[in-house]
Amino acid sequence: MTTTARHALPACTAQAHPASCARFWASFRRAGKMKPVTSALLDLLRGVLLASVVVGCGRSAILDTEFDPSVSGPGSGPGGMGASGPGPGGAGPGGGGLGGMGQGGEAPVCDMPEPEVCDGLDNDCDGLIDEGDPGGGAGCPTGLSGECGQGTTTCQGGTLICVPDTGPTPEICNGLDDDCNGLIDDGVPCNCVLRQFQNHEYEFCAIELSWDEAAAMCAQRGLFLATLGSPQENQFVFEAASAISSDRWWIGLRRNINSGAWQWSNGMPVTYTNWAPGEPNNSGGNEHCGQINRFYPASTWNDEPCDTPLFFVCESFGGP
Ligand code: 2F8
Ligand code: CA
Repeated sequence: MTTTARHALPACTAQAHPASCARFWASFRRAGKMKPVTSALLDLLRGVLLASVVVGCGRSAILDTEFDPSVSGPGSGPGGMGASGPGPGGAGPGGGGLGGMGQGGEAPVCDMPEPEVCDGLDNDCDGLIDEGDPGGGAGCPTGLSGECGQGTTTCQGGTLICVPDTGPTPEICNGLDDDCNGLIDDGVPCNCVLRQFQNHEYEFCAIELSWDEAAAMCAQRGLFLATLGSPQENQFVFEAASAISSDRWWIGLRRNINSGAWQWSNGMPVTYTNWAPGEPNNSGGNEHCGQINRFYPASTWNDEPCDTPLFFVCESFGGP
């Protein structure tokens, strides 16, 4: 096919016909920017006209990879095709060989450099096509569900496409549509119960995790481990949790190892506490995380080793 094309415009060599080459490039650019263009037409333009004729104008050695060496004849090869070059590069049978880097002596000519854009062309005439991902890197909607919904523009094959930032991953119980099938936490063990209190959402997750793992799972759901800031909130959380299980539940309290002060994981000041009598006692010197229901049916708090696997309560901040 390349032979035919090269015959079609054999005279388009940069050195011999700079003006015609310039006109060709200008018209090609205009054609390339007209949208929509079918992919078949683009393939045709790139695979046939570009690889044959455009390269003949000395614009791109990369496109040369689309040539069929079997029809290029003597002199064809890397940097050596050069029908118009008088040197050993020699003429291929089509007579419209590269005017580029061939030994025939023709240097690449680029008479109308423009900023590189994503169009499958070497706009800036540096011998590279769509280099630097032109137009890429911007946030975009992929049109896919769940975690695959957000993407980033990427220049591929001369077209900007929206590549998902997060590919489908196996569904886990995290309040997200990991596998992008439009369903959240479907088909996996997931035992978080949603409740509301004073404009906040709470998730009571009967899943045994360490305090850190629990905090991470709350964070995945856009939540924090619960902050109990008043007797009313404490009572709500205690009752809602105990209605599910009288086992222990992590809340958002953690001791600052350096200062020894207790802190809520969402950064709110600790203004209310409901420690059980004698607590927090840092039993064994390793109890740095706060939980409820150690002394069920009392609604009081206790400190426990943070790596103890316990149920946990998440809470929303900033409104549901
Ligand atoms: O599991 C640790 C836990 O053990 C006891 O509670 C059952 C301690 N209580 C007392 O010593 C009174 C807790 O402080 C300790 O966290
Ligand atoms: Ca304790």
